[in-house]
Amino acid sequence: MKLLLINPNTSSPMTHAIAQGAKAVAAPTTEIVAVQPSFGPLSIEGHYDEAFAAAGVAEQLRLAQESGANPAPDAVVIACFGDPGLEAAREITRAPVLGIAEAGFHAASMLATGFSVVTTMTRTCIIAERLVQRYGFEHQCRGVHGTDIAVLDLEDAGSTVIDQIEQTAREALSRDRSGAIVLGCAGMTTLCQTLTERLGVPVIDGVAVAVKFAEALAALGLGTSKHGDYATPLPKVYTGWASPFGWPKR
Ligand code: 2AL
Repeated sequence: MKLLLINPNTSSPMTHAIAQGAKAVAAPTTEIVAVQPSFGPLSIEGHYDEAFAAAGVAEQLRLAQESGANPAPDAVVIACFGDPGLEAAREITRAPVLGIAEAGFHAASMLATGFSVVTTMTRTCIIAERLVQRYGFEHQCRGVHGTDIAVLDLEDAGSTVIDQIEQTAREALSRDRSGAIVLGCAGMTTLCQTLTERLGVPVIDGVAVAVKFAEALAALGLGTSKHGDYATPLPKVYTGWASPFGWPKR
């Protein structure tokens, strides 16, 4: 199967790191195609960044579906913890589309009665908290914690970011009475194994679980429903810089 892995930010090193994480867990028969938008923020750390990132996700999914030479993806993973453009993406494909926050919450709630999220900038906590509410995990998510680590600083392998994340996770496990940690950024995928060893509880990398859930759904022949509100968008002209994004007549 072909799995389209969209990094919604425009950092090539991060796209590479996320792709490596996905390939490490994917089945041998899964082809991981990792892409990033042609425009938009280098990292996503707030609502403004997210607005552009969502359009970038739509851009990349449409390109992947419309490029005549390639087969369309069998599954799609959106690898940013705000799940930008997730529902828009579901409207424009029949393949299953998974966001790493949604996948991470589901995995954590199957492994512990309560989990904590450890994320990057404190200002992004509200984004994760609203996703917790929207996806219905208020009873399982016991806290969302910022570390004030900038997303792009996660790329610096020699830094002390892992110690900071470990410390925040330890405090969260104790204060929240949680049994599992969900990593609140796709850029943390490279840290998951070490944090699991250090913390001794399930540490969930949304990228890894989203890839495995996506493989499972696609293998079962399950895709996004076109009945109801994930139906294909209405044919429409888009204007100005967004004109390439208009939906063609069916
Ligand atoms: C993210 C993420 O996963 N990628 C990015 O650029 N920003 N989310 C976050 N909370 O830091």
